[in-house]
Amino acid sequence: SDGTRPHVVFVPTAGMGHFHPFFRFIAALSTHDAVDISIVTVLPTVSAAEADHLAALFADFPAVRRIDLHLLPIDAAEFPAGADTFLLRWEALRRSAHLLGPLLAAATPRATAVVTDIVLASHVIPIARELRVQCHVLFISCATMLSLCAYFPVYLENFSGDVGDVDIPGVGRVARSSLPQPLLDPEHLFTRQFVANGGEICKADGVVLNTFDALEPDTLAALRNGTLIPNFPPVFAVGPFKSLTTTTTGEKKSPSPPLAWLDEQSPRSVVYVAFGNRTAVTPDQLSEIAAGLESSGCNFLWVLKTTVVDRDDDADPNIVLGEDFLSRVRGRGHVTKGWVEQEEILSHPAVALFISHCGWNSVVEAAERGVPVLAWPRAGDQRLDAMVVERSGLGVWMEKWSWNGEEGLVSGEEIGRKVREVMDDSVVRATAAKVGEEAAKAVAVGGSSYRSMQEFLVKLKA
Ligand code: BUP
Repeated sequence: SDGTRPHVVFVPTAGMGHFHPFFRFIAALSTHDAVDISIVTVLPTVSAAEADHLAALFADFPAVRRIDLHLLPIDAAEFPAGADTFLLRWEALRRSAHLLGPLLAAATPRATAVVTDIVLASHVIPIARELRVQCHVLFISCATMLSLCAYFPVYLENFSGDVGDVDIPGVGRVARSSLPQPLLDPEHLFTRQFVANGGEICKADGVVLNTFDALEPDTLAALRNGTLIPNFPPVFAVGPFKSLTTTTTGEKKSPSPPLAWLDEQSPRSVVYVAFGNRTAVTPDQLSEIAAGLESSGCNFLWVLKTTVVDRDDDADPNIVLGEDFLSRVRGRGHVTKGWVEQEEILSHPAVALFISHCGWNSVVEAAERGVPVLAWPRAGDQRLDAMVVERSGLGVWMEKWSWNGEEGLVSGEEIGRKVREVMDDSVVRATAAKVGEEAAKAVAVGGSSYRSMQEFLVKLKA
């Protein structure tokens, strides 16, 4: 060590699924008063939720510095119509990444480490190297997805023809149908980014993950012992990240309507249904979900989402689901839209089951609390996350349930039956509770995640 105090510059990208782990890790790191922290803030932000959360973070952690990066415009005409908003944002960021060099070089105090989102890894790692600054990747998904990301370039090199099932050494087989589907097309923008980042991640100084050893034991072992890629960088599994609501200093708000409603329900009686930030559900599938929740006979709290970007969401549940449905389930079903405090919901004693799209943050939030998950993944890394749900005993993965109209809707009857079955399954309840206990052990003093965090801090000072 040259004796300087580490100054860590974080480079998050876009999407709440990316922001959340960054903010939580930043909050955790900022409790160590021997570290200076800056955040590269990309302007303009994509969603209202992102803008709000950024503002709250800077308000809650006044010592955290802000480094603004103004995104260069990209020409939308260059991309297929209807391309994913977030994917385009990542591409725009990648094309503006060279602006980071001068920003990092000018940082005061001198930057000693960068922690980048995986989406920018192939650009940021070389920049950091040139500036002789450590570069770590905060990988926002599970270790299983990290193993795919690191291995996929190797897989492609040794393979010609169509992408098939991928056998990841030490991890296991990922079925073709479980891969992020753009990977089936080598020319897809997502694939090009994924392969570039996966190839470069091996040159990072470390990879930080919001997972814990007991949740993905085999995969973490394969990453760490060289089975997967020889000389892979150190992997710091430091999760579950602590929720921000427990570290912020803001005054206590009165409970939001969903929480107030949960307060009225009996313990372990409610199915919480939420498909994350980016999963808009088609009207037909919405009706089947409604029918399923109704026929399950269970209480439910359902976060309705009909658009991809929150600013566009002005749907009225009365119109979307029909007043008849809402009056039939009045009392036992609560339908809400917009942002909910998911972690507080998952912590509520009334919640017994989480029907989830399996965004990784959601999975870890459920794991931490031992809440069983009925996994209904859709896109991206979500099927790999669902594999973790199933392997770890956190819940049940409905592998046949797709979101893809071509493969047909999942019927209300089937949804209702499955919900009832999992709600009554005492084995799932017990194994999920065990995962929750392991999560608590991991972050307690001396636990695996606690020790990984210590190792990361030592590395920052090296
Ligand atoms: Br929506 C919503 N409240 O209303 P994931 C999300 N969240 O607290 P993503 C809320 O956002 P992808 C809401 O607790 C989690 O921390 C939730 O991240 C929180 O999925 C985060 O679960 C959502 O990783 O999709 O971002 O929706 O899988 O595409 O990253």
